[in-house]
Amino acid sequence: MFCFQCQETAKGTGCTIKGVCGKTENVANLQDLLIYTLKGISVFAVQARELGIVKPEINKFIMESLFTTITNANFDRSRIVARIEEGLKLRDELKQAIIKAGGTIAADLHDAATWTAPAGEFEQKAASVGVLATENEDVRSLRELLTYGLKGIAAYAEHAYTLAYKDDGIFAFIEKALAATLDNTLPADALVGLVLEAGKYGVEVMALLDKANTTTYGNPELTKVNIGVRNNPAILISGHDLKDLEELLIQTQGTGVDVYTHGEMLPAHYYPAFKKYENFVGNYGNAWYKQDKEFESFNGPIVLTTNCLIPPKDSYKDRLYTTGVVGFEGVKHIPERADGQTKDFSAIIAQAKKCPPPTEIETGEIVGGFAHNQVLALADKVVEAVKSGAIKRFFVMAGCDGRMKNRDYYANFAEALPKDTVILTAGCAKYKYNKLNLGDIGGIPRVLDAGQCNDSYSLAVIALKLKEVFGLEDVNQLPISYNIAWYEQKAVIVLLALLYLGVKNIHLGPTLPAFLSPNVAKVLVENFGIAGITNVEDDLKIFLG
Ligand code: SF4
Ligand code: SF3
Repeated sequence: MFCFQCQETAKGTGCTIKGVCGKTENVANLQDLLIYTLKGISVFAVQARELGIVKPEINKFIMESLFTTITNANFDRSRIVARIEEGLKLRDELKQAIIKAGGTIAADLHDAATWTAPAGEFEQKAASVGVLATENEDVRSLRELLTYGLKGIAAYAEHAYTLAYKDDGIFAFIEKALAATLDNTLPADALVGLVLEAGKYGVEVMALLDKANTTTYGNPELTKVNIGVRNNPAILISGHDLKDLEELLIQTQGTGVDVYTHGEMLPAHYYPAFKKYENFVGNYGNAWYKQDKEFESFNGPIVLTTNCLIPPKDSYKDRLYTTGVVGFEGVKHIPERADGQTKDFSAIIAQAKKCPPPTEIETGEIVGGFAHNQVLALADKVVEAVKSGAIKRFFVMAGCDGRMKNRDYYANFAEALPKDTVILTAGCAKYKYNKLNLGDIGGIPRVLDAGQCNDSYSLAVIALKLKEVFGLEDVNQLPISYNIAWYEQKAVIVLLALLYLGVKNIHLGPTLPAFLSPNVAKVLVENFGIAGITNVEDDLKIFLG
């Protein structure tokens, strides 16, 4: 195996024996083969589109499969194998549709578009199609950067899709870009172009998801979220899927079972639509990597709707459920919605009733809900505070949290920031500083949480609005600095989206991606001023100039 798609990759270079995330060698290889299969399907999808053939089942399959391979989503070998089998089938159906429409199948198609094998030979095939199959390190770097951006796009597209929002332009781009990663004649410049174009679609997909979420559940609003517990049996829901949460809340009404959020589900509390559920108690715990302790002390069943799942401990494995693209061998899975129906959470609810209430690990509350609508509602106050000098600078500290010790930097950085600065956050990165009680500036909290990682879109909307209000030419003239923490591939698309919007001088940590070759990193440094982090003291000097 060779995987270097996340920030915690072994030795900062690549996982080669087993993933630091717990992904086994055969699952890693099979995920590579699934991506390879998607690239082959995409070759035909691009040709089919030229003939006016667009197959919704192909779009959906590619989207879900990309999401399946995101870090900490699916560790279940059999699910990946089944996807590859389905992919080969869909690829051939698409090829037949092209022939039927009068298209000619090229004689020199890439192996990705022609290979086939029984499931028993997948692992053997997988060994030759991974990341290292691209020998030139710069081309490899660009292809992987693009692919990881596409995984992020696919994840957000899937959430929007679940709420019946889709955009065919996004699917067409995913297919075009996947097919391009097979093209050995494509110059590096063209690949760089596709990486930047991915940023454009990153903005579009986050805007689409924002529309899906806010139209369905209302605009997030200033909310205090309880972090303590009540004395009822309860279910913990994690991941990013709001539709799963909604259906769980509906199905738990009147059962005596409470519902708590974990990790990236925390921002669900900010949406008006979920406030009517009296059993929606609060948020339990912190970011994903603490689940091994927090799932244990929660005592009740836990449902993972998306990443991040870590390999479960025996102490709670029988209380754990996956759904959607998430999977882990030996963990119960809630099947997809049958047409027009809801998911069936009855098994989880029945198990919850037999479990003791959660053990309290914290008390108090945290404040959030500062997505674009809420912040713009406070715009006058914010603009006034900037004009009067009460707020000197904003720090966008969006992205991910993670298990490595060097992420303490972000807690220390947040604490060391001068009192006249405000943190704008989104994603699970917030857990490093959302309980620090950093105070407020004239009633404006010093940590403004917009929501999940995809709600980084809100931070961009806010920045663009401030640019307009202050009559500036360029978003980089605003008193906003970017100190972003990344872990998985959704953070990659958030970064590419910010670059597309013209944001310069983003600091990215705790380490730069292993998949950036020195030359590709140089392109990002020279064109966008991307930099890493050093230590709090020196970085503060740079940021505060
Ligand atoms: Fe390693 Fe990250 Fe890949 Fe897991 S996802 S195998 S930790 S690089
Ligand atoms: Fe977190 Fe996995 Fe990235 Fe959505 S839940 S931000 S790491």
